[in-house]
Amino acid sequence: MLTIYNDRHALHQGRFEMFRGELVPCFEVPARADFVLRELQLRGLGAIEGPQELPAVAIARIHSQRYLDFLAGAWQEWVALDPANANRDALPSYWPIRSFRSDVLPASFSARMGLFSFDAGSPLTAGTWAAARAGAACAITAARKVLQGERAAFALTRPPGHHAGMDFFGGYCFLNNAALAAQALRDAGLERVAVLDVDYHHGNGTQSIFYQRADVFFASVHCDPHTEYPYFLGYADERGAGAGEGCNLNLPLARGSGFPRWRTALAQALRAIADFRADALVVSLGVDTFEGDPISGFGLRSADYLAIGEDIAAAGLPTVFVFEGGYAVAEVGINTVNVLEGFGQ
Ligand code: SP5
Ligand code: ZN
Repeated sequence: MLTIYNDRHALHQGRFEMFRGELVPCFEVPARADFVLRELQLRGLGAIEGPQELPAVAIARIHSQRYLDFLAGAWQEWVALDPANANRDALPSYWPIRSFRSDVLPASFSARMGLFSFDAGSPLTAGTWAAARAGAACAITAARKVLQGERAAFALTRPPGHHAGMDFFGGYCFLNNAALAAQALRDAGLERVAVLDVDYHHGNGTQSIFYQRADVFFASVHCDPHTEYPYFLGYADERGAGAGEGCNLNLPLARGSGFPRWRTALAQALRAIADFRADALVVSLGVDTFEGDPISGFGLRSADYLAIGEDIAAAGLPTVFVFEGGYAVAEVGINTVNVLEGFGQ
């Protein structure tokens, strides 16, 4: 399978994330993508290329201009607050929740950082914007390759994307790579696109981007948000709104679920995608469903990922895979490439 690799991913390298009142070392580290790249090379799974140049407007198809302006200048603003900040990651501390205004754009950088985020676990660093922008280019390039006739392509990039919304970051995500790929497929003339999200966590950003739209179906298998991040979205009764009513399918599973239960949910998601009559598929490929994942609670084993690839291939759709979560660094490569190998050439 053709891989579009973000060779600038390591420019995003967070030091710490907030967890239970402490700053703990980041789980979302450059080694994650390095292991996937090495495994692709070891197995000789196909060509590995860089992304095409993108016009700036491509990212603005999904993200708001004021959010993109914020991201583009955030690091300079952070360092301007205090020169010592050059050696610290930027994390938000203030959020405009219910009863606050979201139409104002405060002059304060700290206030804007909260306006455009939803957790304190996603450090913004000197290279975050460059890495995320190159990653978006990878996702859109992978979509274009599929439009040009590739059966499938894999965007290997980090930071991940599926928690990022139209105008917010969080969950280690800044630009929604899967949504950008889906939009690129639509913009090239495909009428209906499905996004299948198999990351352990609900893809709240992707869901919210497409929630009111009838042209992009979103289906997700994930841990029940009653007990798992992102907590405030991903419940089974979220079925889409307005024109998008019926175009959103959440299949939350209890923490501790193993592959038999997970695979049954995948089959249900794939049936819904077939009923939607999608012209192409984007897969948010997180492998934090693995039994050894340090921040997750499902029980999938490495061999299960081959079966996942086979099940997805049976949908018979042109497919863009986009790398998302997965934090058991040594196994992330094996598990991710198992999905791609199971899918086949
Ligand atoms: C893309 C993706 O998978 N994002 C996940 C973001 C999860 N953020 C919350 C992580 C909470 C970390 N919990 C640490 C538990 C250590 N035992
Ligand atoms: Zn995840």
